Amino acid sequence: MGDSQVGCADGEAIWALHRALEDAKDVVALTGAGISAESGIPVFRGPGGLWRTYSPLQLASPEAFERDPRLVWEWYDWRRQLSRKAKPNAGHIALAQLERKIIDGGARSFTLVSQNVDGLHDRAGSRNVLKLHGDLWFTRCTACGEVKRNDQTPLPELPPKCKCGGLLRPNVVWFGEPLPQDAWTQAVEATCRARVFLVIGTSATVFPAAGLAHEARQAKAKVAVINTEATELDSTAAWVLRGPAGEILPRLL
Ligand code: BV8
Ligand code: ZN
Repeated sequence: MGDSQVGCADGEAIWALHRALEDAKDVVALTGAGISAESGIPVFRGPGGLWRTYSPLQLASPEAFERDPRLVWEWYDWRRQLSRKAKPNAGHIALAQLERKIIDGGARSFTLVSQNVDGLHDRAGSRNVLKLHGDLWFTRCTACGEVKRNDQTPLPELPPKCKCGGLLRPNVVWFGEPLPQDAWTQAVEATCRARVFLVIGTSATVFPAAGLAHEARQAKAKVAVINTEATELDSTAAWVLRGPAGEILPRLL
């Protein structure tokens, strides 16, 4: 271990990170599927990550959609229904409160960068969520390109069609697809400014999103990893808080 403080979310590490968050001018939080786990939404990797017999890697790709749009939409429709029933948990809510606390403190910034597409950060009250991998609640037409909000759960027909007759796809980023330029640029800019960079509920295995944590460290930010399991960022993090985000994040406020 480097000089990380591995606290099983012990008071000392929590207190040190709380103080750092009080002092830092610019803060970034990068979240992954783990922050929605306590809301009942399965994570991508590990035991709960399967849907029927498929792993997300087999379904979250343009090739899978090309091959079987109906199957891919069945997966997304299932996730939309799950996300609709899910409620933001204490971890989502704590991040929204931390954003307000930092921004209302004046002349400081808090940027929430999420890999999640479930919409729970928005529902928790986070005001500026950079969605690196898109949003389940929007469709994009493969013919005319129209992007539209769609809250129907379940969807009345699978795969859904555009009024132009084109096939609709979920407006999310699949493997092999580029991230939305605007969100990515803002995420990189915020990361380069960050003095504290929180990495919450992500296995840090999907790039380029996971690369932000490395960028932050290079830019001399102090990185804090909040996760129920070990990640490859732990060895170079300033703090490693082992435990559920829903329990740890409220203690940082
Ligand atoms: C791209 C959206 C290029 C859809 C997803 C190097 C550089 C660039 C690219 C690559 C590269 N190496 C490889 C690549 C290709 C690829 C990639 O990274 N592959 C991986 C598998 C190696 N990357 C891409 O394809 C990206 N595109 O690079 O394009 C390009 C450029 C120009 C032009 C053309 C192309 C696109 C990647 C985006 C893929 N889309 N999702 C959808 O959601 O359906 S990725 C998917 O994984 C989700 O977004 C998810 O968020 C993300 C990361 O997973 P995690 O969130 O970390 O979830 P995971 O289950 O892994 O981990 C959960 C963690 O939570 C665990 O650590 C667990 O311990 C913890 N946890 C659990 N419970 C709790 C908890 N923690 C706290 N509290 C709890 N209660
Ligand atoms: Zn269309």
